[in-house]
Amino acid sequence: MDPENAPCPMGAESAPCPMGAESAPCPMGAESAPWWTRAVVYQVYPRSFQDSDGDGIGDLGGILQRLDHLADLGVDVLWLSPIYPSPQADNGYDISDYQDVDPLFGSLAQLDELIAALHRRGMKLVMDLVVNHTSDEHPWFEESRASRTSPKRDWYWWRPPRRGMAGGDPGAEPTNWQSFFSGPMWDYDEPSGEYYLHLFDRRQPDLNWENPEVRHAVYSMMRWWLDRGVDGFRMDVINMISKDVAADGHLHDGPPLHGSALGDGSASYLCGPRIHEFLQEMHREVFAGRDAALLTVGEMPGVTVEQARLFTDPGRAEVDMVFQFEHVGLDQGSSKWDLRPLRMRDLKASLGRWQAGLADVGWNSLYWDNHDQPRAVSRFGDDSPAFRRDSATCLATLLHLHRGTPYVYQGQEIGMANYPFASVDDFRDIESVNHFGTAMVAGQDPIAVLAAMRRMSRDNARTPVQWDDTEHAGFTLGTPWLPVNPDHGEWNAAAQRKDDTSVLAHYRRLIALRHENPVVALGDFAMLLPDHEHVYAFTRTLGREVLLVVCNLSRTTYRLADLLPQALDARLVLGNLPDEDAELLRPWEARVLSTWSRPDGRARGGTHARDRSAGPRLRTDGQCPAGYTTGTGRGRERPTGTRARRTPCAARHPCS
Ligand code: TEU
Repeated sequence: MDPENAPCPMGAESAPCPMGAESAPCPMGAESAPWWTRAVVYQVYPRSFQDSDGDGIGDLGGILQRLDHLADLGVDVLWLSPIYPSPQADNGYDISDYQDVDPLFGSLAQLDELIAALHRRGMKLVMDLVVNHTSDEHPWFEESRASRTSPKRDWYWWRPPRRGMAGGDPGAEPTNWQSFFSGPMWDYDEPSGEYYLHLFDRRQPDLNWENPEVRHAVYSMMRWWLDRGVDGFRMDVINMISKDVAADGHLHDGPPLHGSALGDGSASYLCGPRIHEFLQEMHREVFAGRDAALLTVGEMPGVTVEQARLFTDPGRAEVDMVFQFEHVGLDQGSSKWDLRPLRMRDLKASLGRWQAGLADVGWNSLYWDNHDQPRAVSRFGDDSPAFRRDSATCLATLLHLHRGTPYVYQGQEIGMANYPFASVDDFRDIESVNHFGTAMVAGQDPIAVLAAMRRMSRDNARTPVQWDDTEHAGFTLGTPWLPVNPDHGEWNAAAQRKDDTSVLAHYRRLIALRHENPVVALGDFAMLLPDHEHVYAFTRTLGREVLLVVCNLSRTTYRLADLLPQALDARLVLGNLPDEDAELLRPWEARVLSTWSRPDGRARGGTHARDRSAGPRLRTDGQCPAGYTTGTGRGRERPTGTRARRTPCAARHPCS
């Protein structure tokens, strides 16, 4: 066999070790790689996805109506933000009953229908697990609050006022910790004369995971959902469940926060002393024996690469992956409202560090958007009319070609952007509303505060999904709980479904590429041009196939020869712009290029050879992997709308 012409990769479905006998041992071998390394997750925020009963709030009936959209996109997993009974103080992240569905969203029967419908389509359902805290209307808390001697008193964190102070007085809180939603993390309960802890809103009291009764009640609830057919959990602020409490129950104050009478208690509740013990116990009690089919992702604000290596090391049986927050904090100063310009080299340094840090152990999750982040196309992209489509597809290409599991947030796949909030009355999000109130008390300039909220408020992510150009974008026949973005006339799914140049079409292609090309799922990551202020470039290597990914995150045009001459010799696998001039990298252009390394690792046929005959092999279904065709020679012609340059693949059977 002439190693020169013995290219190897096979379609994702074959999964035997992609390198023939003569090549290096497999990195997280394709055959041993868990299913979720090739999966793409789609997040639904039920309030804003699709309303089916005209009350202006999305629901399970609406999700069932829109499953074709998800199947058409090609996603593998649906992550459902909370639909449990809740007073909706934090839109469901304040749960009053873990084992039912809020009538606002539908019924348990409808949820069973959704699970069955997803499974019939080969898709999975991941539920949101919110167990750092409950609602203050959960029977557990109501019983705990009832009296100091309540059998459930120790299910939550109760403490007397600070020594020498009277309950309710400013500063009498047991610790000086500032809540994520502004104000103190403690609320005084007059009848019992004690304070209870809430890292978020006062209507979200924290559970005391030091108490084994609490832990086992949670594990039993999780098993109940898995027995019902649920395929895993996204675990809300799960790295906050272990608090650093002294043997005598003392909790320590945190360092004072600038411009606040309160302090930063994060050292006492982020990745606390028993966090690994609790997650390993949870794995034993809930997932053991069924984890191969499941997906677990821990949301972990403040988690570091080193900690994530421990949390996601399969040998430690904790979680499959984590949501880290480093890259979504790079445009912020002392708080999310203290805006700073994003520097590209900081973004590369951060994402590059996570790629390298979890290369040999663990696994990354990949996201720009979710229900807590403003829309990425407005924040990291360019949502001007001229560049919105290109920057949305450029950002998507950059993210989806990294090593890890990509998460698509509802509306991201059609390029939804931030909402033009006019006044503070337009906001609904508890974090934003609380922030405005606190900022006014602190005498801040309302115009400046409103400007920051316009850019960073979570409500930007929560406007209804834009299905079509009708009055309420096809989201509801009633009055939406949050107005639809006025740009929905142009930016909606219906307009993009048949448009092969659309953001939606590009997401379809990205997801297909991950499914069909193991390099995308498992290839080693290597950053290029770390200091370039606009161009983000890297390679993914698996065996001898190398993907070179080049993304221009600016309005400046660059000559590729000046930046990455090797790109000129590579084959275009997928691009977000018309394939017109291979020499130029246009504003917001992204290209996924394929090059083959020779057994000695050097680029094939010297740097300038363009070997047409050595494309990837046919898939077992006889089709070419995404972006390839059995065409011969330099395929410039392509059916209208497709942006992938057609490259021949060799019509031979998998490598011997
Ligand atoms: O978010 C945790 C979290 O870190 C966010 O509060 C984040 O700091 C903030 O939103 C950034 O603006 C999780 C859920 O995703 C969020 O929706 C909930 O509000 C929160 O926990 C409490 O459950």
